[in-house]
Parts: sequence; C-alpha cells; structure tokens
Amino acid sequence: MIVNGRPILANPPRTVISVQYNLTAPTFREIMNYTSSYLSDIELHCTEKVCNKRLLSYRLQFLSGNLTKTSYSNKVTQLIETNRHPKIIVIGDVHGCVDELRSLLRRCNYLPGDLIIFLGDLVSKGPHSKSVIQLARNLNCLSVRGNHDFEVVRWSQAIKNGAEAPIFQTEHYCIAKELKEKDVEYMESLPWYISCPSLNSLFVHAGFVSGVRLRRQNPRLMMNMRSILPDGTVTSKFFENWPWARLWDGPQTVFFGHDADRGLQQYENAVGLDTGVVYGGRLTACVLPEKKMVSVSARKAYFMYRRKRYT
Ligand SMILES: [Mn+2]
Repeated sequence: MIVNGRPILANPPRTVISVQYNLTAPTFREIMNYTSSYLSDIELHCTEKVCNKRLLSYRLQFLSGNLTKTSYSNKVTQLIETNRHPKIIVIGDVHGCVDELRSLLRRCNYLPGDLIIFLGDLVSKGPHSKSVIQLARNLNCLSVRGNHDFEVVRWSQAIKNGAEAPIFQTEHYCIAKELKEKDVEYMESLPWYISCPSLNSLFVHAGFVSGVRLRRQNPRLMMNMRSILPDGTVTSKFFENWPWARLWDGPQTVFFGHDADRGLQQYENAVGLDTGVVYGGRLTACVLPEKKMVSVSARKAYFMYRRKRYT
C-alpha cells in the first residue's frame, strides 16, 4: 500500500500501533519489571541500538496499552519426568502447518502415552494456527513459548481488556480473535522453558546464554535470540558465524527452534530443530531418548522467506 508516495508496511512498527491506546499507564517501575519479557524483535532492536527518549516513550506507551497484572505467566519453567512416557517427540516450529504436523506424527509412529514437546511458535505465518493449538491440547502436548505464541497471547489479553482493533489488523491479532477461551488458556500456560533432568535436557524456543543460571535467563532472549557476537552481545539477528548454540557448553542438551535460517543444527549439547516448514522446508522431530531425527517436507511454501543476513 502506498500513502503520500510512501510505502506502508503490512506490519507497521509497533510504535505506530501504540498511539491508538489510551489506557492508564502503569508506573514506570511496573513497566520495567515486565519489559524484559515483553519485548519482541523490533523492540529488542530499539533497546540495544537506540537510546532515544522519544522511541522509548512510544514503546512504553505501547506496552502500557497491553499490560495488566494478569498478563504475565509466572510459570517460568516446567519439570517433566520421562519414565511415564515410552518416547518423547520433540518438534520444531510448526507455524500453523497442521497437515505436515499430522504426517510427522504418523512417521514418528506416535502412540498414546508418548509425550510431544513443541519448541514454540505453534502459530502464525502458516495456514492453520488454531488447529495446531487444538491438536496440541487434545494430545496433551507440552510446548515452550515462542515469540509468535507470545504475540498472540499478548493480543488475546489486550482484547479481553477491552483494547480496540488496531488499524492494521496484524496476523497475531486475527489469530487471537479466533481462539476459544481454552485455546487461550493453553497458550497462556506455556512456560519459557522446560527441563527434563532424567534426560539431562532442556527445551526452549530460541536459546540460552551460556554461563547464566537458568532462573536468571532473560525471557525475552529465551524467545528471540539467535546469535551471540564475539563481544558478548546477544541478539535476535542472524549473524551467520555466531550461532549462540556454538557457545553452549552444557551440561544439559538444549533442544531449540526459532532459527530456520540455520536449519537443522546439531552440536554436542544443542540441537536446533526449526527446519522452516512454513517456508516450504521441512518439519523436523527428534525422538527421545534415542535422539532419532524424523522429518517430513512441507506441502508448499506458505510464507515468503526473507531475512537479512549479517556477517
Ligand atoms: Mn520464533
């Protein structure tokens, strides 16, 4: 769309949306308490690169529009035991590709009693976000919280709190509007990470920073990070030579998604399973405890692939 000779983005910067909200702002302290978990990619960029008061205040304005006391899940983590499950099927980013998900489960020989753990981003970009959530609920699957799941949760809470529809109806908003109460509850219940001591394994959407205790890991980074630069900067950007997983030295094995650019990643202590099904790639599972890789190809590309590479 072109307005006044300028192209208007389909997904406008958050700051544009923010102006529509006129809810009472929480105190600055309250906002800051929540900020680390409420920033997504664009905002992350702002905090790291822009020390501009105006931008900051816009961003906070946006946050205040959606924030309520109830909007933050306290469930940081979830512990699981394996002896109850013959096998655990860990699945990378599904992004609404429910047909591929069903094929994958068949190919993994999923049987009742097996435990499915999703690595987040169940929704968005692909065709059947709602069906994926319903399947996940029906099969009692676990999942960690992905950045897109989080955006949907944020919108459903905003809607519940009386927020008006945005001028540009973003995909996350549309998904949130469609969901039933039970779907929303499921999405809200997703933890930042899951740990399974008996398999010496951790499950997270984006990643962890090596050397930081699990309880001290930043939720925003757990949902968004892709690279750790030589100077220690943790970023959601794709710097080809600096995947965070290369620095992870265990002792647990981390299973993660979120990084379709790099595709399947197999380090000694970290396994990346986002193989870009929604871009026409594959949907991949790792079946534990054997660590057997199983994947199916996408029926088609549902979403155009475009991401800047940095070096
Ligand atoms: Mn993601």
